[in-house]
Amino acid sequence: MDHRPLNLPDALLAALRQARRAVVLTGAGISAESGVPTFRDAQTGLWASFKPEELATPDAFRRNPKLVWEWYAWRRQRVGSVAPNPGHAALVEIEHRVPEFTLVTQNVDGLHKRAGSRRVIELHGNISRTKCFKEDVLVGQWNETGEVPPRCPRCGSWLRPDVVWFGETLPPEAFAAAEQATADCDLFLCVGTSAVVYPAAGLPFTALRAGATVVEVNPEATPLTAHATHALRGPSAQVLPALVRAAWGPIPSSPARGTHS
Ligand code: BV8
Repeated sequence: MDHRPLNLPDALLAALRQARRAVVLTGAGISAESGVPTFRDAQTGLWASFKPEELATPDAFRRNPKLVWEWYAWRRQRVGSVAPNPGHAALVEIEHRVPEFTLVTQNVDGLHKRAGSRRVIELHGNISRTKCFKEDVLVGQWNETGEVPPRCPRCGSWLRPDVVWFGETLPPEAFAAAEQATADCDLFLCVGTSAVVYPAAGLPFTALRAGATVVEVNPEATPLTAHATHALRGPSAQVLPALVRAAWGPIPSSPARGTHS
């Protein structure tokens, strides 16, 4: 039975089946169907009057550390109450099928690892980790004195989420690993990102320069769409499972996966 509801060209399916080194770049869109609002989505409740890029900066934290800390606490609670979706699961399946696979995410929600993805590069950090604002080192425990944000047990400075804020550089080793994998890849999937935040948004173009097949999955057009080898218009929790089924047949429900083809 033909599982291809979407128009999935044979050339695309062949590129998936023949891929030896794949890189996937994800953005907030892949977590949307899990119930995590994207950066584009209007914020709700307390945060309705704030644009994310206004809160996700060192200046915003210096101006009002309590406000920014509580925004991340709210996001942590949201992320803690949702689960990965079939889009995340399909990427785990692709990781099992392609010999070399690297998942590069802009998301700080940790849902890829919760879905079972193994080779994940978190370019912008992870909100489940905390670090010292002054010393920039991870902090696992601190005294809950009720002060918001809590203080670093070593230097007494504020604590902050271990994420990359606008105007801050990405962790050099993480970005170098993402760039290296992208320069060597033969297949690059770009899923659920508006492709406007740099340097992450430059990666699909590095893949194009490397001669890779570049596939965009997004219900909307982005600055990448016109350059992509294939642009699949639709929500990732539907498109990615359909893509995997069309390329490799029904997804095995149990972990009894096929070995690398
Ligand atoms: C830096 C962590 C050195 C925190 C984030 C070059 C040109 C212009 C500007 C710059 C440049 N270089 C640097 C800059 C400045 C800046 C930047 O890019 N600004 C943008 C706004 C123009 N970059 C930086 O500051 C970076 N640092 O470069 O340092 C430097 C510094 C200063 C000046 C020069 C150099 C740091 C960037 C990282 C910031 N931290 N996150 C946190 O999460 O709180 S960025 C954050 O926003 C996300 O991580 C992500 O990267 C970005 C949001 O983008 P998306 O994830 O794509 O989400 P978005 O909501 O935008 O779009 C969702 C998409 O999903 C949409 O397309 C939608 O259609 C789609 N979608 C919706 N539903 C679905 C779906 N897709 C599939 N399925 C669905 N169901």
